[in-house]
Amino acid sequence: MPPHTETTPNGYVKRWWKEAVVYQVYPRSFYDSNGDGIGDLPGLIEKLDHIKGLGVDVIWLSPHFDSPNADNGYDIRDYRQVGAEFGTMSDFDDLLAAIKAAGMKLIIDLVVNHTSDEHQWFVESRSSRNNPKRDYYIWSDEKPNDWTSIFGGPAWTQSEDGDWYLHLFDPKQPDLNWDNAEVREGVYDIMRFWLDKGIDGFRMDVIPFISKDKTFPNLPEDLRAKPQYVYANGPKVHDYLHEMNRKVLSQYDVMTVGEAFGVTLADTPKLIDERRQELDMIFQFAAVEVDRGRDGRWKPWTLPEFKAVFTRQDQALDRHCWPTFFLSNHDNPRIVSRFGDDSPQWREKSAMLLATLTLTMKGTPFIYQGDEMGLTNRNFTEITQFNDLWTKNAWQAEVVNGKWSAEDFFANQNKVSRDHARMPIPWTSGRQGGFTAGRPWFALNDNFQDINADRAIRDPGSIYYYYRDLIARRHKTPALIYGDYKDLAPDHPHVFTYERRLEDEAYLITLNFSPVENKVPLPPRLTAWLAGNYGPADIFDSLRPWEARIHRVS
Ligand code: TEU
Ligand code: CA
Repeated sequence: MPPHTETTPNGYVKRWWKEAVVYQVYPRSFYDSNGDGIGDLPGLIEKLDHIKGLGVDVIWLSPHFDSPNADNGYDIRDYRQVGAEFGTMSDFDDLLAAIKAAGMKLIIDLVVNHTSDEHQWFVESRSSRNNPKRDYYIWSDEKPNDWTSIFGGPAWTQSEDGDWYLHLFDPKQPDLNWDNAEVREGVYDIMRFWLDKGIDGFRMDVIPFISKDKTFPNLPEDLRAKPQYVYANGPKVHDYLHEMNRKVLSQYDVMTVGEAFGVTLADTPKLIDERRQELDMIFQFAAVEVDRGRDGRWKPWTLPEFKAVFTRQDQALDRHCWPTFFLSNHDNPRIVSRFGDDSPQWREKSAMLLATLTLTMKGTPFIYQGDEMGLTNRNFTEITQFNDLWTKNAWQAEVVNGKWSAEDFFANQNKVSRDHARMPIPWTSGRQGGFTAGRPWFALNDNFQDINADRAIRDPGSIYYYYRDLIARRHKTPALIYGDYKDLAPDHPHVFTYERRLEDEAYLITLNFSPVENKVPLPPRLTAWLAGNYGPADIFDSLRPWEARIHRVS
């Protein structure tokens, strides 16, 4: 790759992926083209105009590989095969071509901390202690320590021959042994297979977990409820990522974004400082953990603690590091229900406010499918309504075992469940929201008749067009991409107001996180109102409920 030398006035090296807006597709729930109830790649091709219409640059496709779907595709059986329910390799090639023809790029999900237990490598590995692939996974003749799976229960499972294998997630997701050079080369070959097709990079699933401390100490007491902070700190993670970069990534003009579950802000630069040549970007979890207490249980959050995350992040990252901005994905509840107000009165305004935040913050923005129409959480009342194995495990561990009442369980899951984001996309107000001509693999939210793509597209004042306009504004405004960030009222309990400045070009973004009017002292040198979810305002310091505004600062 040619060296990248063009820099911004404030010292960032310019790269296409810093200027991009990314849209995540969870293919199972996007659009079903053949009536089997499961979203698929031809369905995504059919609906590409919906994504292109937003003006996004990159699509991140959640796993589309062959998988027994213990964890909806995050357990891969064959990395070189498209999941039969999603289509064929030729559908994938058509999708990639259609995305390129639409002027966009495609990144795919690289899930290589673990495979499925049905992957050929594991089938061989578990078949006998002497199998040449035994060492592809992490085996021990006795249970080495007290590590727990992120999804609950022990992280070690005993196989038929009596030995134990490590799985930091489900028992059907055994962890690969990255200390084995053949494993690493095997992963690099998989990466080249897809890169050579012309994809534009990877989102890397729990990538900081790949290196294990083989002395296997027990979990320290203070991290028992958050073992990810142990798992993300293996001794060789940086060696392996640097090797991956040198041998594979640096040979292509692609972007990488690692899911940095368990990585502190202080440790973030070690993964993304461009001089280290590991990853381009990571997803840092501090913002989405603001409403999680002990054991990941929901707790109320406050705006000052939420805002503080971004100042801390900005201070932790210098010019050699580039952040991401995301509030949602397939593992998180719906943003409007979580950070906004999903009541009929304020759903649209607050969804637009969150769009304003996402598209004016520093860091490459990631939008999750459906956020552009303000999709909401649903109200789950029965365990049978859930799909996520994590929730099902928790039901066993907490309710069936008598630790929590069912009522507490549902109250919590209705706040934190990953299933909120995984319901099929409502395209129309018709049967099954137009998602499928058959029976959907997972029920749609009951509000699909009111909230669906068709309605959003017909209404020129919809959330969808608000996203489109802001994406266009970000693209043409270098200060909104590369500009310095400053929170102007960190302690204000309801208003988030910050400046983005690139030399003498500056913007003030003001967001009223509240269903009532708020006043905020704004700097006197404000000039034109540029954009917002209400239209121009003449009283500068009075904000209407859930109002979002962008002003130019002179
Ligand atoms: O997620 C890692 C992970 O553990 C998250 O689910 C995290 O716990 C959650 O966001 C906290 O709210 C990745 C994938 O994104 C997830 O879908 C998979 O289930 C998991 O890895 C295993 O592959
Ligand atoms: Ca289908």
